[in-house]
Amino acid sequence: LFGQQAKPKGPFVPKFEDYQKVYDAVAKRLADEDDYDDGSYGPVLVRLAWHASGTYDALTGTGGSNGATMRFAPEGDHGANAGLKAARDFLEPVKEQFPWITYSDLWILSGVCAIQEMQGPKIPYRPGRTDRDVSFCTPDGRLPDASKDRSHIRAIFGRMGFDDREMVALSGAHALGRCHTDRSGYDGPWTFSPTTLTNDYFKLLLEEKWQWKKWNGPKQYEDVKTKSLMMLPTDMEIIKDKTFRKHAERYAKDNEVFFREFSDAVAKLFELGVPFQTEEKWTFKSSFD
Ligand code: ZEM
Repeated sequence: LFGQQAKPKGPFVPKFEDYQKVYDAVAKRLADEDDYDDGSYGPVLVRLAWHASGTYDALTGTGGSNGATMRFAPEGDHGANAGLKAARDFLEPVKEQFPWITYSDLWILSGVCAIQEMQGPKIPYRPGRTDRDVSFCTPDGRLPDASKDRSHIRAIFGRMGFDDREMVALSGAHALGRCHTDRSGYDGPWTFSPTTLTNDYFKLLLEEKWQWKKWNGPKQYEDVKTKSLMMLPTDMEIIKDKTFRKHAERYAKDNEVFFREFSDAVAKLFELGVPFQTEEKWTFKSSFD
């Protein structure tokens, strides 16, 4: 009788192997669900992780990826977050399979997974984010406005604690994905390979000729040669500003340098405002390792 009693069971404390299983599940869904956009949910997952993190304000310590407050209407409905429901919905089956992971850790883990699965650099990761209620939603206006200039870029990313070099490195994420007229109003991809992370964004910015696109939509650039690529006004600031341009040139010249500095800047972005309990960071195995 004694032997039949349930063993006292402590709370489930997930370890690296458990998070790697979540990574593997996201990677498998990315491979399976190839009917979306340019053939991958990868770019929109990266945008979800970035918009969860990019609300951070260093002065007040508010915002950032801790909380996953974009689940709630005020923040989810901010103009900048248009279209990110596709990414959140994509992750629901993974959340159901691994109910122990918080949304806030899952969104960032998925951003890491998407970058690695799209052949980008390894992004060190650690868990520790908790989900918080609607009262932690950040005010509208914390994410960058693509119609603005270098002073806006510096104000927005400076508020998060980034310097010029990191701002340019992070911008390289626009090698991925595209703009959608029904989300931001802008249209088109930045590169010819929007589901593979490379330094092509910097190469194209510097090597192609760009002109204003003639259309009824918001002001954006198109490449003169093919008219199939786009740049936002903020993207063009990256080569118009002398200091930004210096870094863009370094990244255009050397993909390894871009990968190293992109990985550092993204890892920092994804941890803004999170009160971690552990120092140790993990590197997930990619599906093709
Ligand atoms: Zn983006 N971004 N971004 N970005 N972004 C879009 C799409 C994507 C800006 C911006 O206004 C826009 C960073 C910085 C900045 C990604 C990652 C990162 C879109 C198009 C706009 C308008 C949205 C749409 O219509 O679907 C501005 C102004 C930025 C700084 C000045 C940083 C930093 C990023 C990550 C580190 C990604 C991956 C996309 C593509 C999303 C998709 O669905 O394909």
